[in-house]
Amino acid sequence: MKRLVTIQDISCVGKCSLTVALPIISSMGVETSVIPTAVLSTHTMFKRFTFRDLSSDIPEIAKHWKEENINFEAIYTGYLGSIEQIDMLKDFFKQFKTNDNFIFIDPVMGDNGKLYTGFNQKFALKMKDLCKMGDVIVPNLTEASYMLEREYKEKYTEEEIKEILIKLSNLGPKQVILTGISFNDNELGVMSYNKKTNEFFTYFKEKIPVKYHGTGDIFSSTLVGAMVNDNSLEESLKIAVDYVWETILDTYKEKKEDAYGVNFETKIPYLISRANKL
Ligand code: PXL
Repeated sequence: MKRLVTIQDISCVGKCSLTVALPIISSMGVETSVIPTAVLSTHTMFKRFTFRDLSSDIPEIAKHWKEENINFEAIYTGYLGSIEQIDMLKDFFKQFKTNDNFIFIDPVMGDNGKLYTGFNQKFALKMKDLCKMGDVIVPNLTEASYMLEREYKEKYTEEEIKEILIKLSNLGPKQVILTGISFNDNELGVMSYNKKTNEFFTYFKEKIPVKYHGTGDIFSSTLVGAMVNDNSLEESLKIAVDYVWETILDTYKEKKEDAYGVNFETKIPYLISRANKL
């Protein structure tokens, strides 16, 4: 069985990061090892959340895994608990990157033009540094703006998006995927850039007029799971966008926007039928 490791927080309530990565990637038939970066009572959109930083465990976990000769088809990082963790992850990448696996970085830091509580520009530049080691990076437009120190806008032209993708790929990653792309009021999707082939790819779905929390993590988890299962990047992007869209639609039928995230669970049978190579 293929195995990946995902390195992100446990938000005990609020359906994001590890509590979505584990069920989604597992349901895609990929063993999901984890390193929790922090434990929070809820994600940071709730007020008065608790926060325990687990940075100091990371080097010890890595050391033990090296002794056991454990390896991974992919290393997938998400929300990090401290700026110090970034150097630890660089070290982790050096130890666990091989010729056959890939590093997938979701530089989780913000959305809708703003950084999440706890992050600042200094963190964004450090995250940019980490992205240099990634094979695949998946920022949204807010994260891309902070990393490139570029003004965030509500609307972008296709040329501007292409320029951002190329700038990000110049950092090093072979594949850059920008999420939350929209060139008109009816569609929302992603655009990717492959540095080697110099090709762009877009995939859009009909826009559902609501925003829920945690959908970025659902997208990244599905994408990395599909890639580990040897789907092409384009096919993996379609699977991930379609699954996120299904979860949003299912949730939209039931409730308005809130912090509790989407009904990704009820759509797991859809994901399995779509994504598992049986
Ligand atoms: O979904 C991204 C995310 C992950 N983890 C924590 C968060 C957020 C977004 O707010 O607060 C703790």
